[in-house]
Amino acid sequence: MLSELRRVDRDVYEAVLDEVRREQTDIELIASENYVSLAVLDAQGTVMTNKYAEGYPGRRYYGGCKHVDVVETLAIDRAKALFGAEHANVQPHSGSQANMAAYFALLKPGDRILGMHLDQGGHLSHGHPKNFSSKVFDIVRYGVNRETERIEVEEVRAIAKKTRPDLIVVGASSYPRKIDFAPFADVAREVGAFLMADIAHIAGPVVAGLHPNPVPHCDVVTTTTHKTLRGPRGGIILCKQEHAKKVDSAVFPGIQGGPLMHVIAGKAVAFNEALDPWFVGYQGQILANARALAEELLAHDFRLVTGGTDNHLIVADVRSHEVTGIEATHILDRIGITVNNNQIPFDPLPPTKSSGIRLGTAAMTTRGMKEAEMKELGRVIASALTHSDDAARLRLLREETLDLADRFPVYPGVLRRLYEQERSAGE
Ligand code: DSN
Repeated sequence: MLSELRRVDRDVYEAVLDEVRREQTDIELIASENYVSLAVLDAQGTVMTNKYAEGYPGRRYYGGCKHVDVVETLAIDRAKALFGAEHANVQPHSGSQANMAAYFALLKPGDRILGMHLDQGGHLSHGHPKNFSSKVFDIVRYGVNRETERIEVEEVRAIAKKTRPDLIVVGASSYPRKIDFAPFADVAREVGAFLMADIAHIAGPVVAGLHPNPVPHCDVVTTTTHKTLRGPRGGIILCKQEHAKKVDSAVFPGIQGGPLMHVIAGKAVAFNEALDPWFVGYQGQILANARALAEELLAHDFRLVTGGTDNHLIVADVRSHEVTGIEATHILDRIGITVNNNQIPFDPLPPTKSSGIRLGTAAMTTRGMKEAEMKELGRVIASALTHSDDAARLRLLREETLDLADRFPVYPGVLRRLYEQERSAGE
């Protein structure tokens, strides 16, 4: 295992080994991360990385594509089956590139996009001033309601009627509630705009039938493949047949050259895993775990954005514990819990500090944790943030998280095999 890497490049090998250790010994609560299966890891470590395959299956600009064609066709067919989509493009290297291609497929530079504010749950590529989206397109924004902290469709409708966008983006990276896509489709129809959903975070619950599916309501749907969907890092685009040609040519040759065929192989494997009935139970557990963690945080006097969650993530306002989001992130780092600081809606603090943290349960659910462990984590988080000056207590809490991590291995046996290999190489 990794033996050739160990032999030829000790520096990279050591860093990889350290990352294996970190992933095993820490509690991963970053809502956009997950652990892929060993089969997905295998697929990405194959010779498919060697192959140039500009174009699409059966119509490439390079010879020798018959085997990568098999893999890309499998990925496309499985993605279509998972989401009930008429067309799928599995080549985007990332979620942002999927979004860029979707915009270019439907719009011209200067056209108007109505997207969600980043600081209220949206994403950089939905129109942040420093992102390509706002440099190429004319951005107008909607947010959440100040009282409910939820997206209120009537408010979006009013903004859409006033601003007349060419495309409306619905979807978020830190919004803890279900999104109903049908009323967004009504708004888009009313103002003559395309509707695009970015379901990067919620793709897993969507394919499991535990969250409304945007595909029947939208012109285009994008998602990353590595969050709740538990595939390799990357993006895909789903669309109606009428937009297929434009979407494909927006990805290639529009914004990308050769697709990453080893990653597409990983996507094909992950989609097959997501088609298995097991995946529905797994997604249900992710959501149940998020609810359990939210309940425990509420019991320890955190204020949660919208009061709770009905997806895989929670945004906790940490001002109740007299810390900023970035301070909370650093304190939790000390006890082996990984989160990210996150703005809350109408946050008085800038993104670098922020008043909140975002927590997600996909990764730890993959490791087998259930509601009881989420309660334990909620208590540990509250204790660390309440007693952050108490080094002895933080040490005890670190022991507790180490014990939890030990009981729920990421890749059972992998760390042990690597240690054995190290030992025998040193003899
Ligand atoms: N950075 C991703 C997330 O954490 O949600 C979105 O791109």
